[in-house]
Amino acid sequence: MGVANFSPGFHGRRRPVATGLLPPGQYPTDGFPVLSAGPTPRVLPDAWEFSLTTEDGTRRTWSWAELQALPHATPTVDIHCVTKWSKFGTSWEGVSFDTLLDGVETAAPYALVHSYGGYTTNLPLADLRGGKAWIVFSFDGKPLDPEHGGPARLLVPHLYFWKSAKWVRRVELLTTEKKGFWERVGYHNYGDPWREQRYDGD
Ligand SMILES: Nc1nc2c(c(=O)[nH]1)N[C@H]1C(S)=C(S)[C@@H](COP(=O)(O)O)O[C@H]1N2
Ligand SMILES: [Mo]
Repeated sequence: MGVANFSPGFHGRRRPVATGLLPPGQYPTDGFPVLSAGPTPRVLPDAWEFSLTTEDGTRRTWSWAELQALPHATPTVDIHCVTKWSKFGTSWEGVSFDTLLDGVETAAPYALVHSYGGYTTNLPLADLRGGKAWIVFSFDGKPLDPEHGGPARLLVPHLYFWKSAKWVRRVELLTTEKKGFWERVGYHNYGDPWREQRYDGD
């Protein structure tokens, strides 16, 4: 497996691998910077809940125990922040978004992701499918640090890392697009690091 796994729209059950390739304008870092637009919400797993709503108002909810009971995935991927750092070979454990969408009937093209604390980010629903996105709760073999989004965050590594909402709480599937926190203030609506889509108009 190789670079082809990262082409927009790869399908199937193959596990994405870390390529160690640097998108344009990025530099590699060994650290793991924390970037949060507000204070770190403290959500205990017992109180944590994730829900998915479709365009007709249908709502599915997973408790922490229900999430843990789903099949786990262990993606190792490269991540790329719009502030220009990239981190190669990050290892996570979580549940594929395909698993959460299994049996969910929707024709909605858009998703708006909501976090505990109020952060939001938007992306096409297609980018949450096809083995490209996960809800993750472990990093590097340990429970995810609250600063990095614990107890659970979204991981969508083929887009700039602002799309990987920390403290994920809800995904809203929409017929009409709604923009998220950074997208509303001039960041690119899609955010493909390989096309350097940092700001609106890039
Ligand atoms: N809830 C929430 N999620 C968020 C953010 C945030 O401020 N709040 N920042 C985003 C940005 S801009 C980046 S680069 C990454 C940073 O994740 P990290 O702090 O684990 O490195 O989280 C993204 N997800
Ligand atoms: Mo970022």
